[in-house]
Amino acid sequence: MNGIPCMLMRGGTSKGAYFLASDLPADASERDELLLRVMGTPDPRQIDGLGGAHPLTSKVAIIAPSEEDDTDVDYLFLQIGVDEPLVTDRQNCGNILAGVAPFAIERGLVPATGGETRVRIRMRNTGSVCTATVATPGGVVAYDGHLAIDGVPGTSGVIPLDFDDLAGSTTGALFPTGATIDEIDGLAATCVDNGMPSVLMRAADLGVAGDEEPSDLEGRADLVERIERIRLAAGERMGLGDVSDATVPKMVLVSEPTAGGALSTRSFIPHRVHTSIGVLGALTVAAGALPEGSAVHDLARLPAAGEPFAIEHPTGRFVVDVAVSSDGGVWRTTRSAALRTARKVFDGTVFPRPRI
Ligand code: NQM
Repeated sequence: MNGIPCMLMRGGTSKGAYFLASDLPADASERDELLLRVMGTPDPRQIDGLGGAHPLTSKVAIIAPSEEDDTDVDYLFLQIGVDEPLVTDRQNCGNILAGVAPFAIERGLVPATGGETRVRIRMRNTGSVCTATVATPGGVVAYDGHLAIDGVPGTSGVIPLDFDDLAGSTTGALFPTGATIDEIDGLAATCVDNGMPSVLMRAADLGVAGDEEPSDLEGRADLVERIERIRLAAGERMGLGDVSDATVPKMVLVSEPTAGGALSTRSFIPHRVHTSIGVLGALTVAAGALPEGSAVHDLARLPAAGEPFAIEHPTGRFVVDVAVSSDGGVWRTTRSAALRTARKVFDGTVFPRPRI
């Protein structure tokens, strides 16, 4: 079996295999079958591949020169199952997005310009656009730097991510059910999509405090079952259709902040619980909490306009910059931005395991 050029990168608090589209089969089903073997899926340990035995480390980014004039590169994100043979493009990933600009520069798709290089990225999963800025002193990507992000040890170089309009990325509207609050399965919920279709619920309404460890929440069969029931119903109401095989919407339990942030979260993504929170997930939670009347608005200690919005999660806080406005009852996002870091872990050749 011939190997395939591949770069393993940490993007934000996640890790994934990055490929040039030209190094993979053009046919999507052939490509997906190959990627399952690259990652070692299906297997709870992904022992025979690159996957890290958790959804946050079983991710793939495929990068190509952009087909559009106003962007530099196209980024397709694929979530790869761990113990199920699943490859899905029905969600995007803002953490893996953090590695896209460095990868594009390293592979020569985008020339480094002076000390800093701006890369316009079209996210093919949703059509949304992000501008990422990478330090490139002497024309070389600088991964080292001084920014610490919670969920990653140490510090790295900052990569600001500044998004064009994200509202309704997958569903067509910031509040895709047409309301900022709904009742689903007897529970108050806010269905919101500012980059990541999500359902925000009050943790207390589900009988939990909201500060539990991810493994504790995953271990509660009654809770997991109820959340999945709500998710399937919410998926239909959000216009996503049958989401039983999709990794969206994400299900976010919200509680009052305990560490000086705006609110506290535990995110089912959708079956494992995130050890921190996704980038687009965080931008979506903030947009969903801001309007008065949302299911979680009253739990939040909202910052003044223009002040950072800190979202607490299981391993710390994630500060996002989000603003929303309403015009005649129609909500839109006027700003979505966040800071991330990324690191090249290895660059080489991956050898997919043979077909079983
Ligand atoms: O919301 C995991 C992650 C994500 C998503 C998930 C993400 C985002 O890698 O932008 O990054 O929700 O499946 O953190």
